[in-house]
Order: sequence, then C-alpha cells, then structure tokens
Amino acid sequence: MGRRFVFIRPKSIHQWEALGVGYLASYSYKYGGYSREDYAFFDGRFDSDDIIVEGCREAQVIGFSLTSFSVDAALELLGKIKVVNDMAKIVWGGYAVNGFSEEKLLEKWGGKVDYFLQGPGEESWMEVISGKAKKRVIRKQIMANLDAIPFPDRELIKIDRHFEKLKNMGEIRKTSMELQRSVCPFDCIFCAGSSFAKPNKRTRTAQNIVDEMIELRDRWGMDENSMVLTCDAEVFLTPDMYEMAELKIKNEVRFKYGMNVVASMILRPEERRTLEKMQESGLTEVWMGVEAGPSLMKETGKPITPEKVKEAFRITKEMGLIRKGYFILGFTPNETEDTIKERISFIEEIDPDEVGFTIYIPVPGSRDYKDEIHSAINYAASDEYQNTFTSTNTLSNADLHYWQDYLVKYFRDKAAWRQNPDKNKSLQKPGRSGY
Ligand code: B12
Repeated sequence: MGRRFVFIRPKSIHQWEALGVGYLASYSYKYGGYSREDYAFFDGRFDSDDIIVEGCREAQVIGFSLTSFSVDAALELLGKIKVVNDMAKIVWGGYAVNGFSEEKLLEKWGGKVDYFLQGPGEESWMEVISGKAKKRVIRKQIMANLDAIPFPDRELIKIDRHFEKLKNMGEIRKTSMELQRSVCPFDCIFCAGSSFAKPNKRTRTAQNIVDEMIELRDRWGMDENSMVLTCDAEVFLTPDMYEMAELKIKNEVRFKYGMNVVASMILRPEERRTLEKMQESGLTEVWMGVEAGPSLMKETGKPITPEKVKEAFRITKEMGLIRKGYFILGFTPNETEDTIKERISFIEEIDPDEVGFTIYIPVPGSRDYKDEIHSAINYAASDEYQNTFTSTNTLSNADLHYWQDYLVKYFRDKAAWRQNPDKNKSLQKPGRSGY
C-alpha cells in the first residue's frame, strides 16, 4: 500500500545516509502522533527512478532533502512524479534552500514546489503535514531544548543499506551522528553553515548524546571495531563534551569516532583536557580544514593563523590522534601558482596523516555566493574535487586541476580514499573514506 508521506534523497555524487529526514520523521511520531507506517523513504543512491516514482503514486506530501548538488536530480524526478501524482504537496528542505530569500526561492522553483522549509526542519515539516502551514517559505531557528528532539529514525532511512555497501567495499562498519547541533559562530567565506540558523550556544546535553550512542551500540551494532563520523560542521570542545566522553566510557560505548574541529579552537588548556578525555572515550581522528597556504589564510575568514594551525597539528600528533588536513585550491582570486606551492612546505611541517586537496566551489548560503554570477554553476556535475567553474586572477580552471593533481601525487602516501589511486590500500586507512 502506498504511504501518505514520502521522503526522497535524490542522487548526488557522494552520499551519506539521510539523517535529516530521519529526524523529521521521529519528531512527527513523538509530537504529532504519526508513525513509521505513514512514511516511505527513497534514496537515489539505491533506488531507481521507477521505484521512487511508483512509491509516490499515492503520497499526499513528498519531501525532498537537498543540497545544491542534488537540485537538478530532484527536478528531474519531480517531472516524472507529477505524471503519476499531481496532487501531492511538494516540500523542499536542506541546504539547497537555506541560502535564498523567499522571493528568490519562489522565483526559481515556486512553479514546481509548494513549500520551502529553511533551517532545522522538524517543526515546519509537522506544520505542513498537519495542514497548519501558513506560508510557503518557512524558516525556523534551532530549538531551545535540543534534547526534546528524538533520535533520527535510522530504520526508516534504511541505514542497513549503507552498512551493506561498506561491507562490500571491505570497510569497517560506519555511520554518522550529529553530536552537538551547535551552529558555528564563524562566517568563513566558503561555508553555508550560517544560512542554517543563528548561532546557538546551547548544545545537546552529554546524557542525550550518550543515550543515542547507546542506541547505536545496541540497535545498530556499533562496537569497538566501528567508526562513527560525527557530521557537525565543527565540534566545539565545551564542558559538555568532557562530560559526554566520561559518560561514553562509563556506559561502555566503545566505538571509535572522528570529528571536524577548528584548529584554533583546541589550543587552550581546558580544550586540550577535553580532547584527551574524548580520546580516552574512543576519539581516534580529528579533521581540520586548513584551506589555504600561509599567506592567504586570512582571506578565508576562518579564525585560524599559520601558527595556530601548526600548534594544533603538533598537539594532536603528540597525543597520537590521526589528523586529516583539508586544503581548498582557488578559494580567492588571489590564489597563484606560488600561493598553491606554499602549501607544500607548510604541509611537510604540520605533517598530517591524511591530506585532501579540493577545488573551491561557491555554494548558496555562503558569504561568497552571488546568485547573479554563480547560478550558472552546474552543481549536479560538480563536487569538492572537480568543477569546470572556478578560476583565479592568474590560474585557469585547468591550472587549478593541474595543481590539485600535482599535490595529490606529491603527497600520495597521505592521500585519503577518494583521491588515493590505490583504493584497496587506502580503505584500511582512517578518515572519511569510501563512506
Ligand atoms: C556529511 C556532509 C558531507 C558528506 C556527505 C554529503 C551527502 N551528500 O550526503 C561528504 C563528506 C561526502 C560531503 C561532501 C560535500 N559537501 Co557536505 N556536508 C556534510 C555535512 C557536514 C553534514 C550533513 C549532515 O548529515 N547533517 C546533519 C543532518 C541532521 O542535518 P541536515 O541534513 O541539514 O537536516 C536538517 C535540515 O537541513 C532540514 N532538512 C534536511 N532535509 C530535509 C528535507 C525536508 C523535506 C525538510 C522539510 C527539511 C529537511 O531538517 C533537518 C533536521 O533539522 C554538512 C554540514 C552540516 N553540518 O549540515 C555539509 C554540507 C551539506 N556540505 C556542503 C558542501 C558544499 C559539500 C561539498 C561540495 C564539499 C565542500 N566543498 O564543502 C561536497 C559535495 C558533495 C556532493 N556532491 O553532494 C555544504 C552544502 C551547501 C549547499 N548549498 O548545498 C554543507 C552545508 C557544508 C557547508 N557548511 O557549507 N558533505
């Protein structure tokens, strides 16, 4: 029998599990009296268009979970869905819609989409499915009590298909989890984070986080050989994180985990103590966006300096954590061959265990995005590793790809899975690998 609410995560080049819609569903069970029986979920990574369209035949509301990279796939699917069901309300949520004004959203896609829900979607999704939505574009902020949000329904989003995929690739069991749901207070030019919601100081409590970790252990088999990739844009080393680590140990939740951190936000003594406690509780990896070479670092708007980055990599090496450094080429028109090459000696000095070289692509929701110029970008055909758009004052798009290739080859022993020519070997390595 057809389900009345359908969630779709259209295909994009790299795909993790659709945790966001897992949250929307469980929130609606707890506060709206709905149940899993009301929902169907499809993921373009695993389900064909025909299956998805068939699953939408009797739907009343169809919610798409989107980044800018999956908008074209959504539009294509939408065309096919309308043929079999032109009555269903179409709802878009996720970062594809967060960065635009109401007028812009309606102008761009208002002819095809009924509702655009910006920011955290739990409350606004309920308004739509219960027929209470008063506007077509609704923006919510982060809820004051984050512990009131139930854990995402991982059953609905068929997380076992991701486990199966990983197993076939020879990887250890991995899944993702949102640790804090804090909104980063920084406004780096390349990041869409601030389009999600206003920064909030309060995060989930330690107990609430560890309760979800216990569920991951008991329901999803995450044991000491498993790895949880926290999907917060950045994790901040607050006192709650110290307590979370203590509780994780106390409750014998043994899986490993890794997280993004801002290099300058782990340097104070109390942050170092928290990091150590987290390591004791299973933290094995930290991922730090370095982005630029030393001379252009200030242009990213990120609160890091070459000295702080060096210190962060030194400290974490001393602690024995696996450290991954990300670098973005061409994020400013001032990037030249010299500023690219500057990264080489800098990387040799900070000595990350893994290194990734991406090519900048401006995204909606980020400070650098200008719709007049950037709406021409073909996001569907781009990802962080390749695009045909970006160039700088002195470097063409082909030059940027040339230098990316050069750096990957130069640091081939440190290349992470996606950029490592020897995929089998690198799968055994840490980091955000084949997931
Ligand atoms: C995990 C992750 C990845 C993974 C997997 C991505 C994937 N496609 O599955 C990897 C590492 C592969 C990746 C790659 C890239 N990513 Co990425 N990634 C993330 C990250 C860190 C977490 C996503 C997540 O799981 N969030 C947790 C869940 C719970 O939140 P959520 O999905 O946003 O859901 C909430 C709301 O958005 C909303 N919502 C979501 N879906 C729906 C649906 C409906 C119907 C409704 C009503 C509401 C709703 O409600 C949910 C609950 O409140 C985000 C940043 C972030 N913290 O969100 C960036 C982010 C999504 N990535 C981004 C970008 C730009 C990229 C890259 C280009 C790399 C780069 N240069 O930064 C590539 C492109 C990959 C591609 N082709 O898709 C941007 C997207 C900007 C945009 N305009 O689309 C983000 C926001 C980072 C940023 N701060 O700029 N990424």
